[in-house]
Amino acid sequence: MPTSVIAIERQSGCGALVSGVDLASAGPREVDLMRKALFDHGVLFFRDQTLTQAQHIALAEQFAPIDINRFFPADADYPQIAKVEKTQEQTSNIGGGWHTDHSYDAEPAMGSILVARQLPDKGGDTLFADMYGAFDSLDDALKARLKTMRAVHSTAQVFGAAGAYAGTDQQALSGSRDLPETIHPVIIRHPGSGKPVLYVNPAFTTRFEGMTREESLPLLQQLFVAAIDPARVTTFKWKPGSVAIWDNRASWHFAKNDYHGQYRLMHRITMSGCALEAA
Ligand SMILES: O=C(O)CCC(=O)C(=O)O
Ligand SMILES: [Fe+2]
Repeated sequence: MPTSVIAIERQSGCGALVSGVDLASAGPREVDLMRKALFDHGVLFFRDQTLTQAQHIALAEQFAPIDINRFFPADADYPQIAKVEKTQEQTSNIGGGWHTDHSYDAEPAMGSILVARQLPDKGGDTLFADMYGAFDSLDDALKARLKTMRAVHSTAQVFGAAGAYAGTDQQALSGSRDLPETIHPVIIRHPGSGKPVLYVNPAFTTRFEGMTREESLPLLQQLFVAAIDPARVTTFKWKPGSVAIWDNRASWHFAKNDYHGQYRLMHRITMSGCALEAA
């Protein structure tokens, strides 16, 4: 039986476009190839897919066990699937600031598979930024210093009782469910590729270990600015049938909120990761 030719085409900025794979029927050969590409490029983009919810789950389980997000509403029939939804009436969206998912966990999720279910006529793009490139862009002295540092991550700024969603029409995501803080190295060795990656993000990283937030902010801001250099950012324009698979250790993402009055629904399955070691 002929096997399809899988093409992996690096996109400018961040990520790679994958063609020649039907995600609904992908098996171990395709998943191994995609996993390697995911670890190298940080995010993979797919077009013209036809994943049912059950196939979405089956695909994710081939990558890693599913990690159910504790804040997002789940699909009514499939608790493994989180709904990333903005209704016609809502003005706030989910993920509308630069972040990487689950860095507040001791074993942060490896990544997610996001499937477009209902899209606005225009707008609602997702931006992705390359954290390998962010690390590489720093000067040698700063790289050496950061490799000795660790940072504190917390849900409080986003999901906390006084966090970003509190008092908005995405209020259902927030509450007094702040989890204990977690500490990760600032520069991690990517568990899949072995390469050094910058692992702090504006949503969940609150400060450096041993420093106050005030003391931490100048350097954190410097890293955040480097991380979103337009040269290392890609804008993914969703179409019906589009899918993105991202690696939370190697990329950040940002869901644009520029489609008020229109409905947008994405299905997200999050895949488990592991504890992170310093590079
Ligand atoms: O809706 C999107 O494009 C992404 C939202 C997000 O941040 C996420 O699903 O983790
Ligand atoms: Fe996210």
